[in-house]
Amino acid sequence: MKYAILNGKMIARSEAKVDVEDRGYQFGDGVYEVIRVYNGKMFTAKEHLKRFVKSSESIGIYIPYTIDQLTESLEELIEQNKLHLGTIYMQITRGVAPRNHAFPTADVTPTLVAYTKEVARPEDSLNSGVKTIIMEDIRWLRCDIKSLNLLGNLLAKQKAADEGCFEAIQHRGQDVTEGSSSNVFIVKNGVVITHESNNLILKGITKDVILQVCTDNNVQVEERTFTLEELEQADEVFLSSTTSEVMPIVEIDGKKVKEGLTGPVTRKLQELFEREIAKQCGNLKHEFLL
Ligand code: DCS
Repeated sequence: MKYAILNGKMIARSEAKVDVEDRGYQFGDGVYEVIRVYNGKMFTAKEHLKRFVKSSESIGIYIPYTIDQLTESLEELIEQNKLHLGTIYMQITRGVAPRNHAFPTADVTPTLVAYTKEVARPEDSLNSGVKTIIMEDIRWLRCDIKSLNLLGNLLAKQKAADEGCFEAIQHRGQDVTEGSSSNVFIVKNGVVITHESNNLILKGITKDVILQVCTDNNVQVEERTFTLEELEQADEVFLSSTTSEVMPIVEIDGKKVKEGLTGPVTRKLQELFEREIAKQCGNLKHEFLL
């Protein structure tokens, strides 16, 4: 993609460079967001930008723009890059300063960058579902911050990839937390169950859309911790994220979930989720569910 935004300026993507002493590069001292673009329009932009501000402020980085200003410049970026279907990646770091663990005392300008990528919808996986593994959650205790520090997540995702799987479902003791880059849901007797949004997981924007469509359509939901045993005995399991949407999980650690097919509640939620996309971004060309 041709253009990127670096500290408020639209520049050629190839010119978007940061200093080796940027604290994001050295410490992962920053936060990020990934926003989905359908039909050239951002989906749930406000929710993502609000979370961006919240994550950022929770580590004492103050974004020198309002949400409206950020929205406007991201819309400009989509237009310049002629992005139709893809994602916007944005991150802010504490900025450039001589390396020292403690925050710089001098006034340092945070480094804010945004660029786009063309990303297709994962239609095949949305239809037939994905395989997963189970793994101990070794991450820190502030998973609610969308931090650039993703080593725990990366190690989990790589283990899944090594085993030919799409995602690692993480757990702390007996409790299931979330995927390495997704939230995890189970369905039992028609009830949709997912971990409460506390410090142990990221409060997914997709998760919140799903919970809302459940409430609006009389699908019973429970936001609470569930155990590995409940995961094993679930009727249906699925995960959610900005790029994966409502993704059926059909295998866990080599064992099929039910018959290894996408369940009826998951299908229904996929349909309802597509309707939410259509409301904000217009109809999707390929109606893979029909
Ligand atoms: N949990 C974790 C740890 C995540 O990294 C993500 C998204 C989610 C849950 C789901 O959140 P959203 O529904 O808001 O996307 N991870 C982003 C990422 O790193 N790439 O794409 C999505």
